[in-house]
Amino acid sequence: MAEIQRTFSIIKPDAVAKGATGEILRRFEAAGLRIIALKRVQMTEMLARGFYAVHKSRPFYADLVAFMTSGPVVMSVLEGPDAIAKNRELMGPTDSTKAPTGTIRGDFGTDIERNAVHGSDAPETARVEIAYFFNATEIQAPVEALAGS
Ligand code: FUP
Repeated sequence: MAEIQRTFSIIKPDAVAKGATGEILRRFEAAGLRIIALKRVQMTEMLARGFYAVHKSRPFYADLVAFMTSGPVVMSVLEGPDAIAKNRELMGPTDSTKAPTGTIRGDFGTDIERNAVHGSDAPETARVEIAYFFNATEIQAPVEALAGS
């Protein structure tokens, strides 16, 4: 049985500017991922620097932060069976020029930086990334949790 997981997704400024938000969200749902939280955000430089802090000594860091703050993004929390791997499969490889047609990056990305989407790569990063951008009240909780049972 596949484990029910949560993962964190960002539809990046390039894909939002192209008007691909609806199609990308549709692909998540068609693949069995439920959108349990969703918001459109203009990231500040501070938020983007913090989010990509793991890459801060890499040569592409400054460009990546500039790109991620260049326009609004659409962030979501996706839930479903093997959500982390399922989302990564839908996204395709990091470099859009190597991503097959039919993957989100293959269809909407341009290169390794302008690659349309972000998706968590492991359960621990998913947990940290969700908590970085969403508070508990923004995430749809199961009814049982609200009832305290
Ligand atoms: P991914 O998990 O597929 O998003 O890829 P990484 O964690 O390796 O990279 C995070 C982001 O850094 C990518 F989405 C785009 C950016 N990046 C570059 O801009 N240039 C590079 O050479 C590598 C990554």
